[in-house]
Amino acid sequence: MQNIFDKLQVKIEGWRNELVPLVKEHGEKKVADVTLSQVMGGMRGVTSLWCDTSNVPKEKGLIVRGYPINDIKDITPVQVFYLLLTGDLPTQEEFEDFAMQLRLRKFVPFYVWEVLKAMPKDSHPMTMLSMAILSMQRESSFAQHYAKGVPKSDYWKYTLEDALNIVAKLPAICAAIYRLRFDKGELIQPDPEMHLAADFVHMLGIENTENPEFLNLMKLFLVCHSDHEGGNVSGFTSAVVNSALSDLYYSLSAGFNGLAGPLHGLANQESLEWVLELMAKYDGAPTREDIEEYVEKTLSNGQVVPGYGHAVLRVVDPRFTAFYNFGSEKCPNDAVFRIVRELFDIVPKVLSKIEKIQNPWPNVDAVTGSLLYHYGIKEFSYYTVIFALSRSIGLSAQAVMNRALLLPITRPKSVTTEWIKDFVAKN
Ligand code: HAX
Repeated sequence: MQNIFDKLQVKIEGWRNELVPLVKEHGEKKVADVTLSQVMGGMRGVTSLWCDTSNVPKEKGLIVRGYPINDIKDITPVQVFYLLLTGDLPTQEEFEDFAMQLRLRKFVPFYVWEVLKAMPKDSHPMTMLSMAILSMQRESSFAQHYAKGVPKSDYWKYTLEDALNIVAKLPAICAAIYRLRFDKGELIQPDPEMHLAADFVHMLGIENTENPEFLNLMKLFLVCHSDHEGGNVSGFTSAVVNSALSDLYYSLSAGFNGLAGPLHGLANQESLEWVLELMAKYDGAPTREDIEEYVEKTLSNGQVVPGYGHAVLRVVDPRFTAFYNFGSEKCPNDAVFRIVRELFDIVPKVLSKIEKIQNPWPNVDAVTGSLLYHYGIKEFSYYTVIFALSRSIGLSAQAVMNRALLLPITRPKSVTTEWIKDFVAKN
């Protein structure tokens, strides 16, 4: 049996042999035309990035290393990490070795707790997470080996070291953020024997610790949010920073600062807040007409309906479906989840009537908050931290791949208004 380093050594050689000659031979072929609207429109739809860990076809949604997300939703976060890194689901032996690598690395340097405890009491949990990761940058294997002058072809090994170290430590850090930020008492130490999701649930220390359904929700959450190809804000940001050979501590922290935005990872927090406001407004039991009125009011106020729409998808997000089915099975009568179900029936009909909206369907953030709430995590501002814990897996795997395939620094070209005026005059 090969450990993860040996396995990737072989895999990477194969990937390099496959991709490098292809690009060398066909490098001048055109893959996209870029319009002025795309230049000014966040590069939406411009094919200009490579990412093999996952892809998101607009009519299908998330596909992880060739597996549609709903085909692998019941694997564990450790398995999905292995899959994202290598392209293979681990054999039992590979799983055990890989899980052990993570278990051995799970203890967090003491100074991280000092940093977190020194932060203002009202810091956003995502700010705390970003700071905690940055504070550990001094541990970076990549930065230390780069300083010694290791060959470029080996950069991936030290990026992988960093990836394993960070992903292994994040459950304890994320759980500590929950306990510190929301006054939940003493921090709970990691259990050396537990795998990632179970240990995270254990360290959160909420009432549901013993509830197997809550653990299953967490596993589903950590698997479904783990990756979403290369162009989303957190993925792209993290990869751009990493392309400057800033190590994974710098680049993950940067990616998470993007995840913290309301149009990206904060949407699950905003979506639940919006649903609870709706319920409060109509004494807990809004009628269908009340819900329609509330959606219309949100739109006429110039706000977005959180949890609906997507920059890439043009169908219901299959991750939404996974959580929707989970809720329909486990807590169909939960008051908040029932509203989420009604909204799924109503909102797409309303949004479809607005021409500019490209996708009226729900994304994953339309439902996850209601389930976390049902199982007792009532602190909305914490939700994006759980998203980040999951996304650390995909962003780390992407960084290992990018260093393995020797990608250069990312540097697109910008243009000025003068350039645009000149371009328009000539065309
Ligand atoms: N409610 C109201 N208006 C919406 C909308 C929604 N849910 N979705 C899109 N629109 C509007 C846009 O704001 C945009 O309006 P302007 O031209 O006036 O700015 C217009 O419709 C066209 O948007 P689009 O092309 O359909 O979508 P974008 O690629 O511009 O934006 C977003 C995609 C996800 C940012 C958008 O749909 C949105 O703001 N949704 C609500 C927030 C949300 O759920 N975000 C989470 C997305 C998933 C994710 O990344 N999770 O981490």
